[in-house]
Amino acid sequence: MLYVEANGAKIPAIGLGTWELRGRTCARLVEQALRLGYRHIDTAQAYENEREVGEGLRAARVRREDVFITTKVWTTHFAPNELERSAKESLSKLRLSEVDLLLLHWPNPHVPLAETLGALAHVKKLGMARHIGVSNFTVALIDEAVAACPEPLVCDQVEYHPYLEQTRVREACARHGMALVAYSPVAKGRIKSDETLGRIGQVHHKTRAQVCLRWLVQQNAVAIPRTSKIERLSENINIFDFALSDDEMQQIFAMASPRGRLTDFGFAPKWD
Ligand code: 1BO
Repeated sequence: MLYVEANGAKIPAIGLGTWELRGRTCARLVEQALRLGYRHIDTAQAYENEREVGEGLRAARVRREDVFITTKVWTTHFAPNELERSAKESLSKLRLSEVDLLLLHWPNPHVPLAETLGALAHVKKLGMARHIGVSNFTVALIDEAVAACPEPLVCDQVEYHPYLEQTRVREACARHGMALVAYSPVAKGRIKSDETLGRIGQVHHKTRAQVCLRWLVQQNAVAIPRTSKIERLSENINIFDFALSDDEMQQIFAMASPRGRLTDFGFAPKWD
């Protein structure tokens, strides 16, 4: 496993995303992923599966210190007291004493960012999270957050795949020593008949998804592919035995467009 180092955190470059995984399926996938060698699981309060992520973690019988667990606080819990209460609730559902990374799930313009970040840093100081970070933050919000936060932020988790232009966010993360964590890294399956990825994959005897994930880790990003299929778990982690050439990397970068976004909501910020 490759790790991405960011402001003191050491994040496994491939993790299992659990957005939209629920109940037994979620617990089973988490357990199986850990048995296959995954060491990073990403959940969120809003995914309503923290309990099952905790179950999968215990069933896999891996040492707690060997696994990197991320969860996220939903935007309605950004008022300082509320944030601490909400983090405690997440820990109690996961049945953990601390998470490795606690993120603000989306920006919330209705609560002053500095107050929320102060509360997030406090939760870290209390030992409930080893590291803290943000998700779905634009460049302007990353800059504002870094300036206002009393503790280092280790990542911005955003949608990122070959069809979505994210150069500015990537550069902002690099400038602040933060990792870019990519959700929907295989564009929710839209890559399945992509010619460029298919051609590059044939050269390396790899699938389109593997080429996509390799392209991400080779730019020092972390990727958290979600799958509900056990057989895909091995495919998604089997990307550390080949390398893309500079030319192949550039061919994939050339596929990006600012219109490639797949996840958007009315409450989302004005994207870069
Ligand atoms: C609402 C969930 C978006 C990805 O975490």
